[in-house]
Amino acid sequence: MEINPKLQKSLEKDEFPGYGKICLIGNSTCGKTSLYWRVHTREFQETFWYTSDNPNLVYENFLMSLWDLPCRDGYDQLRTLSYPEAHLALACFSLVDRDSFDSIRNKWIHELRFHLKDTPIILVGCKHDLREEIIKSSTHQDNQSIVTSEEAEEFAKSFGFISYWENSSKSGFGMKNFMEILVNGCTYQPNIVKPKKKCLIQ
Ligand SMILES: Nc1nc2c(ncn2[C@@H]2O[C@H](COP(=O)(O)OP(=O)(O)OP(=O)(O)O)[C@@H](O)[C@H]2O)c(=O)[nH]1
Ligand SMILES: [Mg+2]
Repeated sequence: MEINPKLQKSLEKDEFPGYGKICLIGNSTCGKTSLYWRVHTREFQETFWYTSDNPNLVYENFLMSLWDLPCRDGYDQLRTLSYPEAHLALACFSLVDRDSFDSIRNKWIHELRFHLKDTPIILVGCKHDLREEIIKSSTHQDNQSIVTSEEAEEFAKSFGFISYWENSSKSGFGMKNFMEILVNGCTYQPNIVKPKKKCLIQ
């Protein structure tokens, strides 16, 4: 993953052959802003930021704008103003918080489908390091709050997400191919199956 830091800010999208606007959503504290900072600075920020601004990222010839949307209670109207013209949405949840996973099904997917009807969505499981810690501990069998890779993958397939991706902003797990994942998501073309012509000869 090579990002040219000099090119990261204040770029005009017309200067690039490819451009993608990407919206991050998901329950509060699931890890969106930390992921955003990890991508931009390659470091984990312990500071608790509510949301961040949306500077650009460049990967090869592709310019991306990562929008970390406000997802706390009371920000619903403000958030919806940010959706227009998005090329990709990242629906985030925490791998150690089942409520945040359930909210994807109960809340976020409906909001995304309402505002971004045909936009591709990637399901994103955050805080992989914390799930690893729980799995290593002896009590993990009783832990109902962790979300397994298998169930998240299954969910992503059955709800029409284009892919499922796990990461940790803290350990860096999953970050290696992140830029490719984003570019592929922004340029995603669904396989359009042409309807078969009906044979009229009986
Ligand atoms: N261990 C660990 N902690 C994380 C990780 N990602 C985020 N956190 C912590 O989880 C807390 C919430 O993370 P944020 O990135 O602020 O969550 P958010 O989704 O932006 O939350 P809102 O802005 O309220 O919507 C912070 O204390 C982070 O330090 C991770 O990958 N591993
Ligand atoms: Mg935030």
